[in-house]
Amino acid sequence: MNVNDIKHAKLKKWILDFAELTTPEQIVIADGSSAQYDELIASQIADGYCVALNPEKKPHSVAYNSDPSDVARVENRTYIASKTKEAAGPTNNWIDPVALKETMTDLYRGSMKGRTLYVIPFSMGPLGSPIAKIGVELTDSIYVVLNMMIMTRVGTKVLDLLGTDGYFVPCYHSVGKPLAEGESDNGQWPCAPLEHKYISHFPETREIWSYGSGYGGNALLGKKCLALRIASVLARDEGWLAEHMLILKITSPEGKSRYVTGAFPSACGKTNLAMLIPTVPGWKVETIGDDIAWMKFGDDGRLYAINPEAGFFGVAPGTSLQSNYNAMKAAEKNTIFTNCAVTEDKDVWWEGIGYDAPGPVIDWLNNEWVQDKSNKDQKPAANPNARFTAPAAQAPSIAAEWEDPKGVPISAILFGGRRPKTVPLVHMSHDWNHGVFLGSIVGSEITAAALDLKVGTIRRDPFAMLPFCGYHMGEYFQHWINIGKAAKDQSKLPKIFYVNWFRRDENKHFIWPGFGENSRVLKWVFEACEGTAKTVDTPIGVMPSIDAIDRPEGVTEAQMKELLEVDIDGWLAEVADIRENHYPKFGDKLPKELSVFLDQLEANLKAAK
Ligand code: TSX
Ligand code: MN
Repeated sequence: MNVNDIKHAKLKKWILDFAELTTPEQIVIADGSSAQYDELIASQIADGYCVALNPEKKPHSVAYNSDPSDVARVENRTYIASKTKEAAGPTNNWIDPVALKETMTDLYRGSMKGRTLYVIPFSMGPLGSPIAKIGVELTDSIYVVLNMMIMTRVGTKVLDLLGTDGYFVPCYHSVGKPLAEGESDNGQWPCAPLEHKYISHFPETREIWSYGSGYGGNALLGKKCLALRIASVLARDEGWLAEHMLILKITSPEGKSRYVTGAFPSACGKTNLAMLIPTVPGWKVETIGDDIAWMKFGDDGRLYAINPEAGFFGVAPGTSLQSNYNAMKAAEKNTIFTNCAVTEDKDVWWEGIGYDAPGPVIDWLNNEWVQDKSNKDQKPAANPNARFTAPAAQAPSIAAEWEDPKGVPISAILFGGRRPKTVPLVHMSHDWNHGVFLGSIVGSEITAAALDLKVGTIRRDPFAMLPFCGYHMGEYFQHWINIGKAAKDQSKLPKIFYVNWFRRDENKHFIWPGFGENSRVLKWVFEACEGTAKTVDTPIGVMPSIDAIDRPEGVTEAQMKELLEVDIDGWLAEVADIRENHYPKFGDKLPKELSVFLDQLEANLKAAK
């Protein structure tokens, strides 16, 4: 298919205008065919950008190494370019949209010289789902085309759906490394220096302009940029929710199923939870999605969620058959690995894969690396943010209905964070607004000394959306309250829970075994939705009675008591921290309902003391 075959006049003009600016050698449309995927993979291997893995170990899979400077999302180069700074709010980088477009237009001018411009028509969500959205990404990165083909639904079928005048979110992307006459990358990952990188969002015009990075969330624009930052704005304006949440299905021994979403800050094991294998006999957990949930009210008054993605872009280090069997199986074939180590027999390896490196490997910096377990300071072979890009359908845990265009009805929403103290294993909110309060105070302990922040303090990441909300976070809290008010029937709203798998004892040992044992908590959540859970009312919310959750092996009665106790002094310190350091950030945009909950929580705690 040729660009001249595009029947959507506005789309065609938009493509040709960008081509005129960026001056690529040619324009190619990603048609979504496996033949094109294979052709592009073969060219990437031939040109030395990636290596083909051993077909007996990882069939139809490749391993890329990025430039060492281009290994993660760049939050300090990520912008919300709304007309006013106020609209972006205190937690986003704001930049003037007019000035930014001038700067970036200059960067894009000639930026695709010597390269091909790929047109990627993609759907976030099952094609034609009433909750799905269409985007078109223009990019000069074949790596982006290949990853988008796994992570989203790409191709001419999306163009067919767009017809002659359908709506799409326009997404520009260039790696920002034009090639001079006769110049080649020589297999090196192309990108621009940090000071030229821009990951820009224009919430009023719903545009995404990305320049200078080829990596993950900076470049695969359907994911964080469209499905979270731009979608959060659309959701606010259209009355739905675009959230940084996993979606799972839980089925009881009696065969009753419920669907649960969950928002967790990074490094809490969200992907692991989405694919958990329950230890509780007779219970089943299946996966709908591991990162993003779009939720809309159905005609029956319930909230229905879709996973807008089609793949997993998961962190590889720490992923093993023990920690996440289903992710390992999903990434067994048809997978793109980025910044992992490659073994002599062309398999991938990373720290925490569950076994020692089988001999020397080529590390993510392309150097030979021999594991030395006596050297605690040895640099890792895989970058800590190394990834696998794998089709979601390949997870053995994927639920049959994961692509149902109407979505799945949500019974429960989980929030969580890494909290060594204070926050119990699980508690439930009294109602929707109290649940919004819980979402607004989400945070994790700081484990590595980053910049100016102290180890041991709490980094707040409300709703795990701090890096992903396309507008003022205070208004976002208000939007959640508004969604609750908009419900036709309050009893049909999901129940809201706060979970914490990360309590530690005085020797810093984890006291909850986590992973598959979390199914015991999911069972209690399920029962709370049924109205059959054993509960107690506490100053912080509704909690399991001490015998409501069966103790896993190795957890003592005293530890269970600790996990399910309300630490009054700890929570009073929490209240003070929220009052002094967290809520003031949102100024007069903080919904008054939330400060009322904070006051109430404090009063409850003082009354219980
Ligand atoms: O993903 C995790 N989950 C959720 C699983 C469904 N992790 C890994 C976090 C980093 C991404 C966890 N780590 C969990 C957890 O529930 N809990 C812990 C803490 C922990 C780590 C090790 C052990 C117990 C708890 N035990 C042993 O290693 C033997
Ligand atoms: Mn995420």
